[in-house]
Amino acid sequence: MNKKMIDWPTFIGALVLLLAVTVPLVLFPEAGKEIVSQANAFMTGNFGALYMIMGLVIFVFLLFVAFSKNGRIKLGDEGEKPEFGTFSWAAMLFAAGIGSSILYWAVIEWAYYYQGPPFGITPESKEAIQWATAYGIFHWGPVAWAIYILPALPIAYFYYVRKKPVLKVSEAVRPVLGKTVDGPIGNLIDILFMFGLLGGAGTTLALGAPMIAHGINDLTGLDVTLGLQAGVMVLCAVIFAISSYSGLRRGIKVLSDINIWLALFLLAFIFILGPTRFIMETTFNSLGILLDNFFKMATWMEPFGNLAQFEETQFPESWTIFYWAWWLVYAPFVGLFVARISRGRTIRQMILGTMIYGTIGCILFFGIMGNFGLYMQLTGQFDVVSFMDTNGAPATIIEIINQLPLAKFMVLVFTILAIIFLATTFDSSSYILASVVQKTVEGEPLRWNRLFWAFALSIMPMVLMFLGGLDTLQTASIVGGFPLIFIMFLLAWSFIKASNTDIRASDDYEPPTIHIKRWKRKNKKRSALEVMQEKDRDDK
Ligand code: NM2
Repeated sequence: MNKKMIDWPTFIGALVLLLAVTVPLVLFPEAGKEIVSQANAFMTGNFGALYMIMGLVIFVFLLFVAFSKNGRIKLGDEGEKPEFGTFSWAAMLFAAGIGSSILYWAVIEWAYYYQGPPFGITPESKEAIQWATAYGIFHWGPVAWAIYILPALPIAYFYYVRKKPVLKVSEAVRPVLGKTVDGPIGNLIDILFMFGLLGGAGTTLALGAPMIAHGINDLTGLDVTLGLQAGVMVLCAVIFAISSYSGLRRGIKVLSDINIWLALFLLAFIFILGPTRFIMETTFNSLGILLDNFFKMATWMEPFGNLAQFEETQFPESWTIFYWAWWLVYAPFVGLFVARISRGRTIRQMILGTMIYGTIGCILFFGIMGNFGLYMQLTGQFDVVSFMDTNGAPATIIEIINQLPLAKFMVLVFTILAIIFLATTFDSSSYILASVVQKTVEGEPLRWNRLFWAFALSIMPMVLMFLGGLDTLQTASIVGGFPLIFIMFLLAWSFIKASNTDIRASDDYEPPTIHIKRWKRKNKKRSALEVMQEKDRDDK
């Protein structure tokens, strides 16, 4: 009976697609790399604008929904209180959507912008510093969180308003595609989503594993070998296998609680014992730059960059477009998760809460950790840039943490935090992947199914890491995530269609005033006396 619960076309389809991409890469790594990098250049080069437009359109659309009648819809019954308090809700949301990559990029992203700034600015100049502090926040800010929250709209709506639990992305587009979702198109939508998520998580692992390995190297002196990195992956897999075995509530909740407190401790420590005033002023200052230039940043495509007389930086392709694509592949997954924890909130609270709390969380990480590194650089206490040139980013990140008081202890905290962050992302990803390939889920997805996807999530990047093709997998995921742009559009449409239909049908619906007037006038029965009086008036 277990077997009957599985949606085999989706299960096998996702597996086949994954094998179809990874096996040739394993067999022909060089040729495979070449093809994928060409595909990547083609996509980001030709369709980059599409990603940028998507980000901005989703942002504006969600603000519009939040303040419209649809935004006032409650996810649940009247009088129902939110299932989780706001702090827990925000913490779970953050833990699900954000993984170890924030520790990586918050510490080091500024150094890339400092050396390769946008808008034709001179590298390492005063202006470059200003942009370096603001751009990270932009890439982890409101547009990014808007991409995350869009799929949660239809999913949460079906869960708590129409009371039809949605486990699949394909189910969430039923109002638009109708019965078509029961056929291969529905399977294809789910497969594309799963493929995107596997690729997105591969990127997370590709960044996280070497950073954790360098942390372990710093603490124990073990060499950072491929073996150590593979060990890190196995360790994370074991943690999330255990937590996945013990069930969603206990596993994910315990880990995300530890996660949030440890993260707050780390941030508070750096803020108080680090350059407090510099951090405060620089973060505040970068908020101003961000607000002032929001649309400029959200639309900057470097259109003249490829003309011979100008130097092309590839900044939009390497950063903004890459980021939007990366947030995109995670979005349906986060949507499925956020929808589940948002019972009792209104759509508006869910949208604004995610955008505001998500952004604030990221600002804390980037503002505190990033500006600490920048301070080291600018005061000459630690030359981050030249250290990074020779030792690479992961080692530099650990070295920056090493500049703190109680250095070894802080590296330990940082490394543990990175491991938990990685494990929670993997834990919830495998949970969602397993749900998507099941027809029905009673309580929780089947254990073997969850473990299978937990395994698939780590085994593929591991094989590729040994072959040195992990970059290729990341790129493949970005390329593979391309169809999700259209799925996002379907998701938005579905939500609007379903909620508008229900709003219209609901009891308190009042036709627009103009209708009422016409209706009244047309149907008004006048007495003979009234008709005569009117005629009199007209004659006069
Ligand atoms: N995002 C937020 O690795 C991670 O932190 C997971 C990454 C999409 C950039 C999410």
